[in-house]
Amino acid sequence: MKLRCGDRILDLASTKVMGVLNTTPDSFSDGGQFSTVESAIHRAGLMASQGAAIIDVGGESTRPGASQVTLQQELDRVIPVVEKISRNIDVCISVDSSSPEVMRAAKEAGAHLLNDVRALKREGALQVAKDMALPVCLMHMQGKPSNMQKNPSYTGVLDDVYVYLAKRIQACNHVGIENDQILVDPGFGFGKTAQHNFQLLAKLERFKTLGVPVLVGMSRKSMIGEALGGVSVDERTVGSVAAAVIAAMHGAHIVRVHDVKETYQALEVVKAVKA
Ligand code: 9MG
Repeated sequence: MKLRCGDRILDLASTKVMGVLNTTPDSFSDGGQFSTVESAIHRAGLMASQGAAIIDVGGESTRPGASQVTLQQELDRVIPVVEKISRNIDVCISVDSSSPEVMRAAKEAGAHLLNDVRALKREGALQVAKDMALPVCLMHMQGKPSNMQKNPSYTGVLDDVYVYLAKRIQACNHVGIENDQILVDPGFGFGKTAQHNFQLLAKLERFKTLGVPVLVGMSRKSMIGEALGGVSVDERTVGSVAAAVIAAMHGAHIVRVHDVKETYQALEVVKAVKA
């Protein structure tokens, strides 16, 4: 499977690594280490050299209870970083944003892919994504970041998330975004208990029947901490790599991770097994 990302082609025949680059001062897992342009670029270069095919640049923290970001703050954090990566590093750039204005500016700055945790539900987002002609990842979230972990509940998590994503694909198709420019993501940790997350991971293959590539992000999240008896965020690398391997074995096309080198090596082993 190949994904057209602006002027680049991403070969998804084997699972690709998307490296997380948070430019927020309050990210839950890397605590704002990459909030200056120089440190962000250094980090992006390192992740690309370690095997990341995609760098996901985000300027809004979506962890539960994170402070809200203004449009201007998001633009100021994300756009200079996208510009500089695009000029200096040979890698596919994804932009983690729900704001149509950020999507538009990011494309101009050199972004190749849109990653929207709100699945293009913000006003104007569907139309801008269509106009940008970049692939877009539609993620499932129950509630919003400020309340999503307050008692998440589902009739059946697998069916509910599946139907939501199918409807968002339809909404994209309706404005003219074709399936070959869409990815889906069940949204691990976004309005889900650890049990919901592990049910989704166990049945991840089901999402392949939506007919578009599947992206997952479990890296360092609380589901990993819970499975390991409550270990802190910086003790979750091995568990996160295990989750990425399971996802790849169940058909994930892209895994969004913090620990690029370790995940890339593990996925090379998955590739050898599948070959
Ligand atoms: C921005 N972001 C944080 N977690 C994520 C996840 O699991 N998937 C995607 N697509 N984006 C995420």
